[in-house]
Amino acid sequence: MARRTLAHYLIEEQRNKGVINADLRLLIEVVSRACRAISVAISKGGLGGILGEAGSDNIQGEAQKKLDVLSNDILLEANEWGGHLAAMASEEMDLPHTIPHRYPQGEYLLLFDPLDGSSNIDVNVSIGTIFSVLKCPEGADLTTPKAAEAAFLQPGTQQVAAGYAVYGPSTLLVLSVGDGVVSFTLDREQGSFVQTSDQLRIPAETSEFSINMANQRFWEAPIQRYVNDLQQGKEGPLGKDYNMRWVGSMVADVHRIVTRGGIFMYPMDGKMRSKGGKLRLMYEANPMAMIVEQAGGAASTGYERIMEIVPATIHQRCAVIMGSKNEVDRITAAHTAQ
Ligand code: P6P
Repeated sequence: MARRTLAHYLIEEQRNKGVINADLRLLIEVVSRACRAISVAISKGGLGGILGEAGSDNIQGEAQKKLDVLSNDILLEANEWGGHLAAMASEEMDLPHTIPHRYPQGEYLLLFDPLDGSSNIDVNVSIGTIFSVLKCPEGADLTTPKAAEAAFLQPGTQQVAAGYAVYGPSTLLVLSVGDGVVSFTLDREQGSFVQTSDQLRIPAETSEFSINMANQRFWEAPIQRYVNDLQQGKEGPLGKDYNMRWVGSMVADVHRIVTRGGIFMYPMDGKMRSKGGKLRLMYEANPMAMIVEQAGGAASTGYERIMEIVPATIHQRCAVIMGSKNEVDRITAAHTAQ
């Protein structure tokens, strides 16, 4: 396959297919350059003096790592001057970041988890950046960060683009602008992302599941039954043996599923119910759901399609079950049958 750079792919999506416009193309290119900068910072590891705690907590009440804060700052600084954005929201910021008056405002809203899986940073395990793009509603009140929050409260079906960077043995950017899912590998010598896959497709069937088994006693009955069936393997009702993978970094686990199939579950559990779940809807579940669905998979809470949830707050959480369609369908059937 003749290798295209990300810029070339985006130009073709804009010019030949009309799938995106110039501002959205600029937004995605700017985000990719920020991910490149984050990749450079991460790859320094202990040599960069940027591992460990930042000494502050985020709105989730989680201790921030220095790289969480640095990644967030890189994405803010990269995006605020370009004129393509109306505002940004991040896992690391209580309220949205509105565009300073000295810069022109654009028509898009960018949401991101700047560094997902950051508990893995200090042990050198793959982590990632997740981002989601919405259009800013006409007439939205962006006069203050608090007022701007309302503009973001759109269901995931409204996303015009979504993607993630995974900082692993290589740095990949996986992207959907609503025209399927393609992946790019960072060529560190050229400094650009080069396309290294055609359309990624998630097989409908799988023999690999991904869940944190330590939470088993907190799961609801349908997940208890389903995981028990998985563990019974060939002798059980599913009639085949399954393997398990749990990296503890959503980007790494979901990327494996986008690449070779599987079922990723962070279901509702008794421990997290009061918070609404573990994973965040707007900048983790929704962008990953767009990628998974665009690759032919499915993404559900067990009771409803993730991308149809109408958010009440930017940082709200939800249960996440996504991946190979036939397995997701099996799980949702178990939830609705109970
Ligand atoms: P647990 C990372 O902190 C994260 O938000 C996701 O990336 C990951 O899938 C999940 O939490 C891991 O949670 O409970 O297994 O540590």
